[in-house]
Amino acid sequence: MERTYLMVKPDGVQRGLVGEIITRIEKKGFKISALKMLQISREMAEKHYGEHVGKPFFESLVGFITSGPVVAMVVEGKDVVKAAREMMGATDPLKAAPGTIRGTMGIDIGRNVIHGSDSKESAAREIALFFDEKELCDYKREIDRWIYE
Ligand code: DAT
Ligand code: MG
Repeated sequence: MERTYLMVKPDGVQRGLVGEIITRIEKKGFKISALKMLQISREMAEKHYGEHVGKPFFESLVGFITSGPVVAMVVEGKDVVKAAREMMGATDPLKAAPGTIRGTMGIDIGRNVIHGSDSKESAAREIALFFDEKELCDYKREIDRWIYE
């Protein structure tokens, strides 16, 4: 089954939004394969956001993402990369559709609460950056037959 990398950013942790975000993922039916809290180093942040090196917001982005603990997770399910991006909403929370995580929980683009991989290739790269293979739990859920037909 497809996997994605999702991360509650430091603002989401500080604001106590971890539970609500995980609840949305669980309610949707997606399966959490790995979950941990960590504080990202500058080195990891530069790797994670490598595609944004040189952009005007890069320094503030790295400063922000390393400013406090994040909650990192691997989430599994049908078409989960795209579906999770839709659940998150647009990058700018003021432009994100109402009802999405960013649309419901944020205002500024630099405080947009959650990260999610933008493609299957990014997902594989980001999962490998934040998790060891042995941290991923491969387990069956009885409830899956009530989620998938
Ligand atoms: P996303 O997080 O939706 O994948 P992205 O990969 O384009 O968006 O950018 C990574 C993060 O960088 C984003 O979550 C917030 C920040 N960011 C993006 N564009 C920005 C901008 N124009 N000004 C300030 N911060 C920005
Ligand atoms: Mg991105």
